[in-house]
Amino acid sequence: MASDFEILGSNARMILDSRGNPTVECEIYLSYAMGRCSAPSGASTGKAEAVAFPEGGAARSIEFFNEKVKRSVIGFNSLDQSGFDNMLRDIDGTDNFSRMGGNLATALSMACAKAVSNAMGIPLYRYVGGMLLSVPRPLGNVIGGGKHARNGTTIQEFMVSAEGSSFLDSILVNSKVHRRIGELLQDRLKGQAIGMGDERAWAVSMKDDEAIDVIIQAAKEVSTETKTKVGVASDFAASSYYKDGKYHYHDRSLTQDEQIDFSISLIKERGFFLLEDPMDEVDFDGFASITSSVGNRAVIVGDDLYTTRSDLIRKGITKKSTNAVLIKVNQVGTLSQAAEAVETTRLAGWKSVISHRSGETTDDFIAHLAVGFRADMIKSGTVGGERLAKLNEVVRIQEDLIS
Ligand code: 2PG
Ligand code: MG
Repeated sequence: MASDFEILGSNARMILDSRGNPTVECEIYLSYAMGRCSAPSGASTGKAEAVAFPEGGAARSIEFFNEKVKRSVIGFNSLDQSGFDNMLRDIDGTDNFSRMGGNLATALSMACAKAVSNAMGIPLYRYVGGMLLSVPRPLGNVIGGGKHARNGTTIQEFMVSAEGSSFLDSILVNSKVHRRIGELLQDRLKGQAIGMGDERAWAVSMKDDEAIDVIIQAAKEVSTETKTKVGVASDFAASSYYKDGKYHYHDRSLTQDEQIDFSISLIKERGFFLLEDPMDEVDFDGFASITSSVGNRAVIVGDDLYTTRSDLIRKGITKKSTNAVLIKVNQVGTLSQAAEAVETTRLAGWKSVISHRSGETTDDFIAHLAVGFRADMIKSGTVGGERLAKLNEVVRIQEDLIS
């Protein structure tokens, strides 16, 4: 007789993400439970991350699933998550999931964990984290551009993070800052159209320096109004505008040294509490210059720098490049590798931030991972259904934990 945790079947289909692009959703079936997961996609992807889809896109991933995966997973013990993930790697046969696609791997890997938690009758966050759980702080994008919006700022994301009395209180304050920025932009741009980027951050044609003034003003006003501390942060996604040795902003170009000075000034002079990817994705030393200059005063996060890979995080630890890591499961393709990345980060005494992608689905697995992994922060926008699917799930989880 099959054990309750033996995999009896699986399924993969194409669905659309928040940008309207095809992505993959998978199911893993056990005797009495099922797990379903869909994978998101990035626009500003790191060079070292898993390939989201093979040549031929999501359709080719589904074909690959039917040809090579569907039969192989039958009979596998779903409790052996890392064994399952290694099996996916072996079936793919490459080191970046370029044959099946990192998104198919992510959806299958997460569906396996969800099936187990459903079979056990416990929430996913508890299966992932056991007794050690914590509620993260929300970090949300409010104004930006880069690869997430045409005509926006050069810098990809300006973000806020409120320190409210509860998670709900914090996301409410973050969304108030988002609204306030919309009003401030309307006043400034006098009738000009105001757009939104992929993550529903405001996107308007303005200099980065102006956007910095706007976010600081909005955060201050909302902080005073709500009597809540609101931190201001940014994801430069600097690789996306680095070319031939310079960082090309819409209105100026900066050398490596100037980019380092600009980053440090945002922290020391403008009060930013967090910077993500301020330098090009291979510039471990440039990152280290910023981190050593700001010390404990700010969180310096590597995203494209590490792409959730433990080997690259270890390199960053040796070089003291950052003091925090962004974690995205589909950058490495499996849950167990993402868990290893979080563990590597924690052992260094660094902070971890569990993140959405710019092209999201309504799947809420990052909410569960943020709590189960005891991440310091969850980065998932401020407004928009697919962003709030995660944030509202953390609200439910917090209620669960204190009841
Ligand atoms: C990032 C992410 C999420 P993308 O750079 O941190 O904001 O963007 O999914 O496009 O890589
Ligand atoms: Mg990033």
